[in-house]
Amino acid sequence: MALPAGPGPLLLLLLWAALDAGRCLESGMLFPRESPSREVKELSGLWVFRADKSPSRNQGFEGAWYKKRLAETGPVIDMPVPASYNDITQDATLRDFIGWVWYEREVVVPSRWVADEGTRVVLRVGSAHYYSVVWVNGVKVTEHEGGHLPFEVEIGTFNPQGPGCAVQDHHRCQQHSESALSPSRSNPAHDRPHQIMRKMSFLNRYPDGFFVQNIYFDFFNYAGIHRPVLLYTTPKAYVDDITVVTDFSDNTGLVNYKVSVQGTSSATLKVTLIDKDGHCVASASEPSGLLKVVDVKLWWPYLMHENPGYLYSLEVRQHVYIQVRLMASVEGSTNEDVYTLPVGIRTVKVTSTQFLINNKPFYFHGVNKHEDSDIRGKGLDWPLIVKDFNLLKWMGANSFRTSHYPYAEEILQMCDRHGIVVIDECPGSQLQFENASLTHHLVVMDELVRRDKNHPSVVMWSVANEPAAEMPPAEFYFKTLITHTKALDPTRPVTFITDSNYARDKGAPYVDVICVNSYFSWYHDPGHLEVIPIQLNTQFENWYGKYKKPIIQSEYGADTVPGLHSDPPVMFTEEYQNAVLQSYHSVFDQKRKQYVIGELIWNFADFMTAQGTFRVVGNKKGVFTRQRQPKAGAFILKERYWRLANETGRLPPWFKYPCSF
Ligand code: GCB
Repeated sequence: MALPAGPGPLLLLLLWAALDAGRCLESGMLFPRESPSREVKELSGLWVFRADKSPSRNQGFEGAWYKKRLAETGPVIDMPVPASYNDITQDATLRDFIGWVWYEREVVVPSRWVADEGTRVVLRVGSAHYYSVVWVNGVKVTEHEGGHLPFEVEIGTFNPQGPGCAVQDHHRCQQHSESALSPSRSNPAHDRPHQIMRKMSFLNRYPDGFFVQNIYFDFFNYAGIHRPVLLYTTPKAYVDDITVVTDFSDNTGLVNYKVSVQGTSSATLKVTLIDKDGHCVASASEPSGLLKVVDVKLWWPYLMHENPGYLYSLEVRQHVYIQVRLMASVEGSTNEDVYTLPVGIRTVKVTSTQFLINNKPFYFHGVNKHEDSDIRGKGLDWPLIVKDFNLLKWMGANSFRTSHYPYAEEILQMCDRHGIVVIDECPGSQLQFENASLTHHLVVMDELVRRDKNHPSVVMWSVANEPAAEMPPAEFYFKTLITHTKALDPTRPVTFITDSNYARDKGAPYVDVICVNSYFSWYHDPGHLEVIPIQLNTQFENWYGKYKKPIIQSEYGADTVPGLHSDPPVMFTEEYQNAVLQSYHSVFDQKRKQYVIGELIWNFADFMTAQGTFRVVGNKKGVFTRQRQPKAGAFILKERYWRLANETGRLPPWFKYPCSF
């Protein structure tokens, strides 16, 4: 539906034009929330599960497993959702499984959802890794490629049998190569699990049918239904999407909004901005416009203000008057949809030496993370999420980067509320460059921006991590990708993450901020702590000298086995990790007075990787263990981050000392 342009300022109209022009996706992806007009039914819990371990991995399709109950096709097991399936059993072949796995869940649908013709029922999957096909009552309803991002489908019309409808979610965790016996098939698209290498059994080296998956990224390729699966309802005429862009002038907050509606061409709207005390501070009735907030309370990052993460609520009420013909008479009823979006009012700007939030310099002192933990793998887990936020606040971290893929929306909502600033990364670590890869990469950026555009905590997009950006196609690839991202969202800066190889700079001319990963005295000159000052200094001077853009040290660190000690320090001991951190910090302290705008430790916590000679049960560069216990490095960072926060001079006195969380 084409919405009339609102009375907003020129910048806003350009943004929406750009949004419309740049956007390939047809519908919105608002986070499902309950409201007077919407119900949500979460399908977390135990699902029925079966891995297709047939040699072709295709038995499930050939035998049409989706047409019957999964238990009737063969042996099934319980599988928790959300969770990765890999670490749930004692079966190593399931842990390392490549192929299709099938999930099934029987759902009792409230009869009013079925009886009421004015209700839409939507099935939403928060994330299923890697490729999903979904059937409802044996009817295929959707497919989606890629983990880490949600997809949804309206299923009302696929529900002819009413209550008791069976939802089968069958998802393929990894791409299965059809080019059997060919080891040369390369990654056809961005974030597709890379090569499948079928190894021949000649010379008695491999058993029959043996194949492996070659991945180039450094984290375990967990698979399964990683985030909640929901059924939710909306009226047939519904609020499909909302876009907000915020600004302020003196004491007045400015909220440019655009609402898009589906299912009617005659809706009337009521848009209300409500403060934390429940007072209406601005309202409008157009599908797009500008709300002005007197005495605005801005959204501030954690440790930059005594009241960080202030959120207003934007309530959108949409009414449609529906006429129903009943025999001889005509009756009318009102269809109302209500959706409430949390809104933080803040600005983000980048100069050649600074990152500004609300026009004040912001220094990123934070971490890189992974969605990773014992047993559940990448499955969303509230106790873990809350523990991690308590640890972030304990150590005085004001930010993190979603290395190396978008994290759950539930995590971003926590960031909005606690004022933790986010660099939001698209899946795409260690990219190779091919046309198919670029096409898919653009779609994934569309999906990412569509999902996360309204989070005040998200201050920058990261389009890739450590691409092989010295290769000839890289310049065209990055120019296209970054230009596309800026058209999708002209309000946020864009970065790509490079490593310390200066030749890999083909994306640098197009980004706003340069992010550099380096591991001096670890991968380079291992054991030689004395190289860090000169090499780090040279790194910064080279990048800034050439591009005159602010720089974030987006990764640095050292693997550390907790409890291993040595003085003088040797690699893998807690003392060595401390020494690496302190050596990097002294260079940061010189350069942050010039153009270095942040430092993000690699990594917040130890995490699982594929097995290899470089990894001892995973990557151990965490300052916390995988079970979230601090190594000595966590205390070094805590001292430093609180000191950096206190230097801003914007904290109230009671913030001067680390609080307990
Ligand atoms: C990197 C990668 C990250 C790895 C890390 C390491 O540069 O971006 O994914 O885990 O180095 O520890 O090797």
